[in-house]
Amino acid sequence: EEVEQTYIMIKPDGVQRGLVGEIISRFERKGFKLTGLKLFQCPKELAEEHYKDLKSKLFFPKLIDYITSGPVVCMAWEGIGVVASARKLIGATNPLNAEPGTIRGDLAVQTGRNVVHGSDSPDNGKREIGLWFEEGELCAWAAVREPWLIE
Ligand code: DAT
Ligand code: MG
Repeated sequence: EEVEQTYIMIKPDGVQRGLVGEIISRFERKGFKLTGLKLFQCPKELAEEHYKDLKSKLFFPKLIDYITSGPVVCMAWEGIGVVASARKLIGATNPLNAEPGTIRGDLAVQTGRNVVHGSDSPDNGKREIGLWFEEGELCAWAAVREPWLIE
């Protein structure tokens, strides 16, 4: 039961479709702690760095166009097991395979418009938060609800 950090991002379709509040509330209600939040127009170079492991894929140029097509909402979330738990809340990469109750399962239909990103490991959580946030943009704070969430 390790305290971890994950990078969650609402992609341009989520912002355009007015799903920002809906998506943030799912992580908030679960009991994770928000430690960074901003609306941001992503430059191409940053999108390419973020998705560098997919550089060889045929869909890479389309993915970069999509992520840079409008503002995204960048978030850092903290909590016990937050990396894997956030991936479960988000659901499968292809929204048609994502379970009902997940963000992609409830709110999306296509892989190329799957509304949200979540880090796939604690190491990538740290890497991606470092990539998308300046140190002064992150906030360490004590949540008063914590004793009611963690025994
Ligand atoms: P995830 O976002 O679930 O971690 P991933 O890391 O494998 O999935 O891929 C990153 C993003 O790239 C994904 O959210 C959408 C896009 N993508 C992945 N596979 C794709 C495919 N086969 N066709 C088009 N886009 C794809
Ligand atoms: Mg991924």
